[in-house]
Amino acid sequence: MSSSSDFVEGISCLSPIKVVLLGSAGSGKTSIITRYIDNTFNLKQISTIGATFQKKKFVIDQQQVSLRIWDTSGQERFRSIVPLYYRLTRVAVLVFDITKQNSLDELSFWADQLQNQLGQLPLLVVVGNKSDLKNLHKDCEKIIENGKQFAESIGATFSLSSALSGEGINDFFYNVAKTILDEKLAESEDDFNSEDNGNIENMIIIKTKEKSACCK
Ligand SMILES: Nc1nc2c(ncn2[C@@H]2O[C@H](COP(=O)(O)OP(=O)(O)OP(=O)(O)O)[C@@H](O)[C@H]2O)c(=O)[nH]1
Ligand SMILES: [Mg+2]
Repeated sequence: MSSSSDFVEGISCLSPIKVVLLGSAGSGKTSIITRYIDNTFNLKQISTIGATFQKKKFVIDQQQVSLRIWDTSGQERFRSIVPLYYRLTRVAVLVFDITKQNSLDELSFWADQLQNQLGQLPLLVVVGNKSDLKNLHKDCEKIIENGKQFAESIGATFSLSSALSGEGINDFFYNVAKTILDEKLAESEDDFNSEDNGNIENMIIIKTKEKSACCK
């Protein structure tokens, strides 16, 4: 993967991809984002109030990608406001703590809420965080297995991460962006091949719109 903080002249770019992290308080959502954006980790990370977002830009396959990564609070008292941030979500990341089965059980709540709010589910990814603790807690293997089964049951992919060590974090966001990029390219090809849009002018208009939306 090549990466840079600024977009490069002359390389085409996609409209920003909205990624929302959801899951129980303490599962590590903020820590995952902080590790990815700043490459830092705080053992005393304070609990998120409401929701915040950060941007990350990089280049994959000659395409400039911009992620808008939303961090939400897992606290019960914020549950009614979190859905306000679901609109236009392309990727929902459901995070659980591999040392706590109840943090996995609670993910059904967010999966159901997403379905109710959005009608159609976005790309779903289940992430088992705190993989650095895998060998310290006896139940982790079982909880990870349950996490994989849950992911399969809702049509999500499954990843492990450690915000503490950084394991899995860059690969995870890269894979998310790559999946969306491949989907977009496939959509463009469908548009290109369809009867209504089967000429080169229409293809150029689609590309131009995407570029103007993300390079502001
Ligand atoms: N060992 C270990 N601890 C972690 C990891 N990720 C997060 N933590 C710790 O777990 C605690 C909670 O992390 P947060 O990132 O605040 O969790 P959160 O999901 O954002 O929590 P809310 O904002 O309350 O919803 C903090 O003390 C972190 O330092 C990890 O990968 N490994
Ligand atoms: Mg947080």
